[in-house]
Amino acid sequence: MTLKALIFDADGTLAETEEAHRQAFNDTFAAAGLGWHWDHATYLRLLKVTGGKERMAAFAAETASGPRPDIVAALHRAKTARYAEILGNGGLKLRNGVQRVMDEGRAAGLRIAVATTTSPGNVEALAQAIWRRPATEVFDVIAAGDEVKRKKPDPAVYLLALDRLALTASEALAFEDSRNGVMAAKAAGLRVIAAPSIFTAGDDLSAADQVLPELSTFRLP
Ligand code: XBP
Ligand code: MG
Repeated sequence: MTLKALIFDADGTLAETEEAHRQAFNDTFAAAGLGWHWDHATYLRLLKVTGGKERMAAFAAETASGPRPDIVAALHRAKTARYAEILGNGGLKLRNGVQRVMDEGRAAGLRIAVATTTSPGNVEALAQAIWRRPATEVFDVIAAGDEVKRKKPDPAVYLLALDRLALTASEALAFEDSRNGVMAAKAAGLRVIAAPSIFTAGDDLSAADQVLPELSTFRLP
């Protein structure tokens, strides 16, 4: 089947955004007076739970010092605002090879989509930080966050992206950085190229069709 679209994960795949997420969580916890901090090792472990709200709820369930489940939604709204602020401060760049793959895809007539666990607002913050343009001008389709009931490794967000592209899985190629992401894309029937990021360097990505250190060496089929 002819390739018609490229579907990118956002966090860790387009850019190394996870440290900004961690900082936004911690700034939010501090501002809320929770006396609570996710260090690098803790965040590495908590990343196995995809989605910020789900991550906070999982942590609340395992510790008495975590936020109560009923304040998770409000905390997450504050965290999302703080994340946009951090990205707006500048310094974010695409991972190596991403822009070239996007440009070559466009030149070959492919559509470019995003399938991510993070919110549509955070995709917008990323697009503004990188391209200074609205996300809808950069991507033909965006499937994000709570638009689906179950987050990665569930295939729902990839199936939503395919639905919006009006394509079958065999007509698209996914790009991921994490095990949860690879599992989601594979469960949706997609071919997946994986390039581990700072926070997923220890992930088992062997279910991907190809694993590369970064996309700079990737060539479109
Ligand atoms: C990334 C995530 C996200 C971010 C936080 O997963 O799990 O939850 O860490 O974003 P993936 P929100 O790259 O596999 O999509 O707080 O907006 O949920
Ligand atoms: Mg990711």
